[in-house]
Amino acid sequence: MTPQPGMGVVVENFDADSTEDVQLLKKTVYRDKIVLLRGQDLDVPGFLALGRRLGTPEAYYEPAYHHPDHHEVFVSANVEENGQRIGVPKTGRFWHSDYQFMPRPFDITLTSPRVVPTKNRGTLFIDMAKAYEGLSHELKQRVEGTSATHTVRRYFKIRPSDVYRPICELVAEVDAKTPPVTAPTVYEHPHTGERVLYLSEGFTESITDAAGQQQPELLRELLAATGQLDDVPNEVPVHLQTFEAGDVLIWDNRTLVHRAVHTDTPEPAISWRVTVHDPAGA
Ligand code: 7UC
Ligand code: FE
Repeated sequence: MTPQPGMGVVVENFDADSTEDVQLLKKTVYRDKIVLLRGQDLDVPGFLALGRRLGTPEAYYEPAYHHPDHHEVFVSANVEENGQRIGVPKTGRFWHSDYQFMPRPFDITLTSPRVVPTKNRGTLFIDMAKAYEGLSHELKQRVEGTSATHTVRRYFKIRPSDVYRPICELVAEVDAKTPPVTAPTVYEHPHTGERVLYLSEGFTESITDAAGQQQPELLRELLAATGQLDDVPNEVPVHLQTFEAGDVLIWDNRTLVHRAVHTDTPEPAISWRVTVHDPAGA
């Protein structure tokens, strides 16, 4: 297990069939937040099986993302296979935590890059427990007792079947299917006990104080202080995680926010994802 500069560890000889390795992996995910398993080269069932060993997989709610043979596997791909579109291109190109807009977010995310472009590759991460710790005393006081409301509305992807539909109808449909969810802005992580600032530029639409007043300036200041606004210089370190095809990248989805880097060239990119609930958690 080799620590990486910035964040996370790299593991060279992980054995997905070893109970000891899997137990150690789970501990390491919560301790180091990011684990890169080198050269696993799993097939779809093998990748899904590894997810099952870390928790209970949940399929993404939009079927367009599903792998055709295994609906729990989410496919991000910018290419067609045999003239057929599989998965969705350019997913997660904004700061977010997976399923932050759902009542029950995922504890752990696993990704398996299959085809990796040569340029503009990787995933960016910010540790929101460290970011909370680093807030000014004043900001910590202002955030106390507030709640944050999250929605997928701004990043819901138009599907081929949505062409010629009015945007208002689509937005109403998104709100009916995935109503905004409200949660404490700072929460205690069930595994690490750390206090985590739980918000993102992509999904958090508002912060409300204990008196029920919306605090748009507080949200903006927190996004700026945690390095999530492109027009404000970063105050916290952003970690760029790179990987090769066949690696498996695993992270603590309740502590980190992430943002995918996508190529603007026509280079192909394909990755699989499995997201799990950890029953040992909350
Ligand atoms: O296509 C995407 O960027 C998917 C995004 C809206 N949701 C990913 C997730 O798990 O929350
Ligand atoms: Fe994501």
